[in-house]
Amino acid sequence: MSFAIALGPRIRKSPFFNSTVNAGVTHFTTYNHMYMPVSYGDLAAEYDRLIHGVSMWDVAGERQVSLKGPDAIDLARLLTPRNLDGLTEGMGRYIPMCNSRGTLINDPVLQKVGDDEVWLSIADTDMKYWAEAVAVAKGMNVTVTEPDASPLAIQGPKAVEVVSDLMGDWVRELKYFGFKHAELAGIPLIVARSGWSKQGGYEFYLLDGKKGDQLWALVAEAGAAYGIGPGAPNYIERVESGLISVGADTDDHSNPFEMGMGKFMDLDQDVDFIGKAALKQIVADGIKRRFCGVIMDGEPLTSTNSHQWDIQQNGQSVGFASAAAYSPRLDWNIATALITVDAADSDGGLVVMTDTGPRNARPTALPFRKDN
Ligand code: THG
Repeated sequence: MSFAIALGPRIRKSPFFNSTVNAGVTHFTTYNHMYMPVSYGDLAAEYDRLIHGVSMWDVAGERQVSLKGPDAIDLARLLTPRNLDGLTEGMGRYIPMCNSRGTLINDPVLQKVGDDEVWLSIADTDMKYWAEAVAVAKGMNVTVTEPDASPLAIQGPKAVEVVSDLMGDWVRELKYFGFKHAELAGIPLIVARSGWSKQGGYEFYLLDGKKGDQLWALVAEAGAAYGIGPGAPNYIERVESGLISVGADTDDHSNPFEMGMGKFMDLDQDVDFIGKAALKQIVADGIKRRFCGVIMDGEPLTSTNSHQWDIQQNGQSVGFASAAAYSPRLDWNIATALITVDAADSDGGLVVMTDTGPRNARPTALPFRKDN
């Protein structure tokens, strides 16, 4: 197989693009129509830095959708089954979003950035159009835009040292998903305690897209004392931790209850959010599949899966594995999977149809590692 993806202006460059090229990026994916680094050529070193040190990631592809105006919060309430009561400025909340069939279509982090403004930090589906369409159809007084805001994640057990050296000790007091507006050498930022790993850390939302290379350099310089290096949302760690990637782990029928997001659903609140009736029906019928882990036999996997792998039991398809990796810490081949409840509750006898042939497997609960 030898081919390349054609480049063009439809796929956007992150404000950190030049810096990531200079840092030696070797592989990009696209996310919200933007190049997003996935590797710098040494996955083992990138994993090690995230688990034991500190790593910096261009995740500008996690675009923001701003809802601004008198009806901003009411629009947000229509977009998610999560209860948004008690949200104050400076707080964030994880808000799974569904369509009218109760299918999970995105799972942003919501931030209340002002009196009449919230931002949704979205996964890889076009939520700006969805949110605006709902606002227009309901005649709401709210403007939906994509602001100039680009997250740079600083993740790993030493992230707190790097970020407090740069910003001050106040960052240690931030609660999970809490954030503050700040400035670093004249660069406007939001500093949030968040990030798509279970190793702890922060996200700097760059609020001036012309200053990406300047911000990258400042973080790299402050992190040098702690051995910082470039990285990306880490495939192995995210499988170990059971973090969900909408689109990779889900299909056109996945609902939040089978994805383990029941604790974020409030179906009894007095809001007619999108998908309410369908989700109530799903609860009444009981879930048919469950997002879980599988442990596979055989030699350590040497590459990740380029598509969802079919999983069989007694010769029947019972679902799919969505993200597979060899975990150095567990010394297991592991994968996230969406399979029938019966298969997820069984003691084994699963067969994962990998790219390099079938492998015997057994189900287990997520996360694979409870102590991070
Ligand atoms: N940061 C920002 N934007 C994002 C992501 C991010 N947009 C895309 C994607 N990630 C959105 N999806 C997630 C999924 C999981 C989490 C955050 C964003 C997450 N989950 C924790 C967990 O599952 O344990 C905590 C959830 C909770 O308890 O509320 O952190 O990473 N800016």
